[in-house]
Amino acid sequence: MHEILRLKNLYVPTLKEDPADADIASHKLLLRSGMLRKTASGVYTFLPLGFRVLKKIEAIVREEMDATGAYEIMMPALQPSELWLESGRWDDYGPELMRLNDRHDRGFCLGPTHEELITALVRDELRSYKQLPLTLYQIQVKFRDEIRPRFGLLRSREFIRKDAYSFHDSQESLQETYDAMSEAYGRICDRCGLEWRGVEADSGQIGGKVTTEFMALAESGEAELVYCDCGYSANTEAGECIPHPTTHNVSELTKIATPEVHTIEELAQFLDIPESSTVKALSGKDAEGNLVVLFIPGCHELNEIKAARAIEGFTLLTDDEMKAFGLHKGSMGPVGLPDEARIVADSSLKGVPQWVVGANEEGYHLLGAAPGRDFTVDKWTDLCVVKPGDSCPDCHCALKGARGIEVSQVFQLGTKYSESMGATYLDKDGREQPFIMGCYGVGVSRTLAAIVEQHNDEHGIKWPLAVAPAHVCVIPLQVGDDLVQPKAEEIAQACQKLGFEVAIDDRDERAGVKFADADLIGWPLQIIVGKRGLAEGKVEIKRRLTGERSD
Ligand code: 9G3
Repeated sequence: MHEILRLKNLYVPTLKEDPADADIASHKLLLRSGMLRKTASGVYTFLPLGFRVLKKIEAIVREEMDATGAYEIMMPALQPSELWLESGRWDDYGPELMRLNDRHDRGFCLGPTHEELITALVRDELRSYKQLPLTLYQIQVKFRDEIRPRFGLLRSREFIRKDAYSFHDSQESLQETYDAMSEAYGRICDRCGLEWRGVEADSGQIGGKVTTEFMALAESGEAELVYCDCGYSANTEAGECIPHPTTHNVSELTKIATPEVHTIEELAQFLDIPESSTVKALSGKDAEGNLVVLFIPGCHELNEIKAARAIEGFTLLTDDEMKAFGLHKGSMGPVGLPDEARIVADSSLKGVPQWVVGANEEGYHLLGAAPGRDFTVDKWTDLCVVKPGDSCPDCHCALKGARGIEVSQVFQLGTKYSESMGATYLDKDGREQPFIMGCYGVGVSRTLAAIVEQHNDEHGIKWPLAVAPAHVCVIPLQVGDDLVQPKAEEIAQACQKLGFEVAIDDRDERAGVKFADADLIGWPLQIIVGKRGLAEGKVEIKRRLTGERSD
């Protein structure tokens, strides 16, 4: 049975006003409801009520992880630099990795993630294919020295994450665990009361290709996603882009003066055509320093991750480099480029017979530039950032847009860490093979903030029952009263016996203060015990989620 929470002696310093530096609803409400306090920039203390919610989320995560057959361990937050040097990541990351030296001047970091440690853990002692697959997880504090910590728990420098790592002897086995983890992650989101979507994502620097992000939908979220009613969804950083460029038909190649035109917006306005009828040029270089000019529909933005995937070592040119190649920023085009330039264009432009482009001459543009006739495209590929209105890659309907908070992510890592760190097992034929790995993360403190982001109103938090700091708060309106006080106590104990988690607001405060705090804290049920009601044998029950009241 749970102890009754007594507010008088519980540390719940609620605030009437929004703290000045709190930027979004969850940050404000967690501070105002006395659940969270800032210790340093991006570093927070969980107060008793906030910590209870955190532990409930952790319990849900543990249940779902254990149900997949994963086993819990606990690795240290303090990690030796040697392991990061082995994987090559000591040098890949800059100041975001929190580094320190011990008294013997040995290098360490405060762990941002644990791929290195887990790979080192199994490499000497997990030897046989017979022991595979294996999945281990932990719930641990992590560190990342964010440039600009903000949004409270959503972008903090110290955060709590569940991270799991799996080891396999085949791609099929990895896929099986990856699918099981993905399902568990969906259930975790559901049980936490989140409205969420699993989206196609980019694996960034971590390595591997297949990855899904679980996004809690929220306007305040930093991630942009596109989705379709057919079930498709993607992070705009990663999603395939099928834009709809239009053609501005001028059959002859025609040079026109475009004074003062430097941007696509200005060009479209000057010609009185939609931006989708213009073609945007971006100059870059490949790994060998060769000039590459990219062309995309004027209505879209370049996705640099896609460019780097299409062109080995691709980086955009600086203004000085452009000058050195003799290029004119703001009026670049495919006709009359230096001979050595490679032309790479977005696949959607294949369907545009006449391009509106820069003339490679300050103050001039070309109309009717025809690929095949006036210039040659060396490579067609997907280059743009997808946006709402583009076609769904699965069903070709128009995609819709939303914003989200990335609460969790699953990755197929492959052999990046096992190969670089020499983690091998012996297969059926006694041959050494690198482990095939997966890794899976749930942002626990982030999930807490995402729940508040989705469940609040102008009065405060509205906790879903499964993660609320307690289910019921009994509110005696006159604490010293001979009838009210014992009745409130009796009701609290009765609720407790029924299996509810119960709080009692035994503070000597005005009714108005207690009501406001109860709504702010967000107990799902309030039981209000007052002199007047008791005289008629009544108490009032208020449901926070619906605002419904009954006697
Ligand atoms: C670093 C720093 C920042 C980082 C990483 C390493 C992100 C890093 C990716 C992951 C991926 C997965 C295990 C659980 C699931 C997620 N930012 N990532 O590896 F050194 Cl400073 O953390 N890790």
